[in-house]
Amino acid sequence: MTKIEEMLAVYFIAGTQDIVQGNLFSVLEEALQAGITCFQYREKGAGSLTEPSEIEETARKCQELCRAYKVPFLINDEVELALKIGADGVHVGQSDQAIEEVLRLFDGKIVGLSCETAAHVEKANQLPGISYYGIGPVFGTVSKADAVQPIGVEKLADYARLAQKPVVAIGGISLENGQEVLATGVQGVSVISAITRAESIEEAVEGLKKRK
Ligand code: TZP
Ligand code: MG
Repeated sequence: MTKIEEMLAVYFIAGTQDIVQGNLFSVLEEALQAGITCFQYREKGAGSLTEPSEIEETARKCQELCRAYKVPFLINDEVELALKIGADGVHVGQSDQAIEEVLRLFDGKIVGLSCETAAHVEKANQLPGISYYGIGPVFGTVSKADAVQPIGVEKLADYARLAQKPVVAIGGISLENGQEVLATGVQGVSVISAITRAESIEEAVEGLKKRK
C-alpha cells in the first residue's frame, strides 16, 4: 500500500524528450538511488518517441527500474498503455480522457489529475476516487511548450487550501524555490528539469525534500 502523501514528496516526471545527458534509464536509476518517491513516465512534445512499440518498451523498462526500488510508477495520459502494462496508476490533464472514465478503469489504482484553476479543484473535489491533484504551473517552465500562465505561490496556497486531496505542485520548481513552494502546505513537488538538468541528481533530490 502506498501512502499518497509520502509518494508525492519528490515526484519525478520524465520522457525521452527531457534527457540532456545520458539516457532516460540512467537518469531514472540515479534519481531512484537518490530517493525520489514517485516516477511518472511522460513521453510528450518535441523530441519524444512516436513509435508505440518503442514507447511501450521504454515504459516497461522504467517500470522495472521503479519496481526494483519499490517506487510507484505512473504513466501520463496514455490510459491504455498504463492498463496494458499494469502501471501503478495514471496521471491525466483536464483535456485528456474524461476523468470519470479514467476513475472507472483505474479503480483501486492511483489516479492523478492536473488542476490549473480554482474551478478545476472544486470540480475534482466532487470526485472521491482521485488520489491527488497536480497543481500548477507555479512558475514558468522549459519543459512544457503548451503550459498555461504560471499561477505563482500565493494562488498555489489558495488552491491547496481548497483541495480535499493531497497536492503536488508542478512547473518551474527548482532547488532555489522548492522550500518556498513546500511552505504553501502542498505535500510535495513534481519536477522534470530540476532533476534531468541537475549537475548532481543526488543533491537535487535531497534539496527538493521538505526541510523539517
Ligand atoms: N505540467 C505543468 S508544468 C509541467 C508539466 C508537465 C512541466 C514541468 O517541468 P519543469 O521542468 O519541472 O518545469
Ligand atoms: Mg495530459
